[in-house]
Amino acid sequence: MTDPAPAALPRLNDLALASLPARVARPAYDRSRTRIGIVHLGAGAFHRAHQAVYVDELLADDPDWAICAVSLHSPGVRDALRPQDGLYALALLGEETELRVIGAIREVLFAREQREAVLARLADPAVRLVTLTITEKGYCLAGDGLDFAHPEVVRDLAQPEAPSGAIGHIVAGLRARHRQGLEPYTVLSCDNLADNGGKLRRAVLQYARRIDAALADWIEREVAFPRSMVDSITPATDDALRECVAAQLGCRDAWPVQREPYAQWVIEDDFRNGRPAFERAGATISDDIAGYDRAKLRLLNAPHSTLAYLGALLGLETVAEAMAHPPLAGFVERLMRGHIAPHLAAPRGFDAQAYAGAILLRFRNPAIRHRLLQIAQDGSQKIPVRLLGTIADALAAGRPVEPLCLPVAAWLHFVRRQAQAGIALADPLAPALSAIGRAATGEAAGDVPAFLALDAVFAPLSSDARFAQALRIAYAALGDGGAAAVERALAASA
Ligand code: CS2
Repeated sequence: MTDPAPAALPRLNDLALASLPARVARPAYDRSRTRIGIVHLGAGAFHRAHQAVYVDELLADDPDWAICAVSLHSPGVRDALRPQDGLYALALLGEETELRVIGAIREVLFAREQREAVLARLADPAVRLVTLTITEKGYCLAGDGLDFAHPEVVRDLAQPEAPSGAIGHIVAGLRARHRQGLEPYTVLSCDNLADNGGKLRRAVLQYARRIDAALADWIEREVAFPRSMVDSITPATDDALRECVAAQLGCRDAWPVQREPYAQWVIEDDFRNGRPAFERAGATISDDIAGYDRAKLRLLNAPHSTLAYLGALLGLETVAEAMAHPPLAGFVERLMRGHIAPHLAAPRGFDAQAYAGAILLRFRNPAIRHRLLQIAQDGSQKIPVRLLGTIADALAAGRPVEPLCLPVAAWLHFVRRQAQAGIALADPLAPALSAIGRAATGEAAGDVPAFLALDAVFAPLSSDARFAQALRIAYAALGDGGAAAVERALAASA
């Protein structure tokens, strides 16, 4: 990653805090008096722009919950933040850009090179919470449980004391605690998956049972896996952000993060060994996470993926640009208001139309350059949780599914076009997807069944004849997947 800020500027770190311009918010507590109580797996931008900010709000009152942030797969965040004492800037992209320096991360580790340090933190009794943002693919799931054929799972089960994946780390830490007679930590998933805590719990238990049945029994009895729903639009860091932060801070931050001003975190109150008072930092504690999850995945993420695939086929670059394309914005709004919101099993008192309206406004935020290709990544993991549930419900109720199939068909065309242009897909199923994409002819009759045979994505819907038919119609409507054909399909759907 390039760093465009002039090297002559001093680096952001504890020493530099006192001389930041007054308008830049900074930790309202003495960082040296905080203690690490949370280990976070997956130290990417979303964690640093979301959960770490909630924790930052709490540390003044409760200094026991500072964060040790662990990257599992790359050293970038550690290398950027270690010289900065874990500090970084958060830019809130509203009418004006507001900058805030976040101090909640006291330690940054790269697991592959610092395994002992990570395992020591996980075994530290002061650590009472392990949180995760490892994205959908980090859970190594197949169907309703752990994918025992996944290379990461195979590798970690062969040497559980030297894990590489998130599940392997969680279990290695719990195993050390179990052996030492210590209290376990609570494991809180902050990923965009329906029933994230339930899925994680099943995966952890299945993995632990292969290693040690007594350990699995203990985890089953003693460890809590609360569900949570997280929301805040967080575009990837770019050079423009680094330059803006350097200019406003007067010092250099190698890896600032940015997000919209809006953030939501809904958490199930199921913690065994104490918890931070997240509600004091604005989180919602609720016993209906499933309702919030469904609402967010179906009314925010599904439209996001719709904009991403149809927008990419139209040659557009960002979400705001896609929302400025009237036929595409109109289609997305009709999809949300007509085909998703009215049928949503939402939390009590939830106004799905008002929620949809607020999301459309967030998508239009002109201060955010959220690249469609960022959202288009990992389609094989996202399409099922975002769109196929709504489609399954509509099929069960006998409602039409053609409009809901258009974004799914757009994903297939996107895969085909990338594969045929020789562009690598960012997706854990890239080898299988690209092979189908390369062989595809553009004819719905041959292409759609080839994609539908991907059980990891489409089962059990693939055996539904009405779904297969609607997907073929939508795929054919998008023609060759070029901009002109997509324009025609959007016009025809109006
Ligand atoms: C987006 C999400 O990249 C994507 O797939 O749909 O990251 C989205 O921005 C967040 O879920 C918003 O909370």
